[in-house]
Amino acid sequence: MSAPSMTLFHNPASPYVRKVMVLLHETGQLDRVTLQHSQLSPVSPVSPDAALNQDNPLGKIPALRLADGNVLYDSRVILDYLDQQHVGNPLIPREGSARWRRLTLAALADGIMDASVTIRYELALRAPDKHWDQWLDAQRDKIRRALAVLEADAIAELTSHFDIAAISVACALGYLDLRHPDLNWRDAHPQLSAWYAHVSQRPSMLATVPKV
Ligand SMILES: N[C@@H](CCC(=O)N[C@@H](CS)C(=O)NCC(=O)O)C(=O)O
Repeated sequence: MSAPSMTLFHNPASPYVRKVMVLLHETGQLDRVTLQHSQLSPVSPVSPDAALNQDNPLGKIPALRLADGNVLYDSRVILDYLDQQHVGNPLIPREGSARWRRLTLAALADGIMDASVTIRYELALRAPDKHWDQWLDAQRDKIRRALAVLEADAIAELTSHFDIAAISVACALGYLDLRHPDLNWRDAHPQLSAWYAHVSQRPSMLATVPKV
């Protein structure tokens, strides 16, 4: 086994980091990466991490420092890079309509993460008397609409391959369970729930269950 050549800024609660970790597992590249944990746990917009800021001026994880010192961010760029670094079947289709469809499903899942993480910041970091309920509800509506589309239109596609789309949706659902169990997302989405129960048993998912 060769020494790790890349450094991943990591936190075990981040759904964006989890996507990268799942892809590393699925493509057999785990031993290429050293994990660098933030001094601050978790990293947040109001607790910047100086070391991270030097590598990613946006102060967000994941960021991936390559052997040559170049740094990649955000998670979509990192996933694309890592998917071009292994010899197995690509997890991001290289071309054609499948590429745009799978990347769009992945973007939908990222949007669920974005809304979920921003709700989390509002609730965990702002004083309760400053919470903006209308804005929180609008974020929850984004999540609900996205889940409804996945349930109605995407189950067969998610089931067909555990690729960029499926990894992203699975990590988004895992984050809902971690931070927003009150949304009870399974109630209105039985097919998505069954699919998620199945893919949650993959070694890559079991090894990356979020921790706080
Ligand atoms: N679009 C980015 C989002 C990354 C992101 O927001 N990560 C969170 C942790 S879950 C973060 O670093 N937050 C710190 C901040 O927003 O300053 C990606 O896909 O990598």
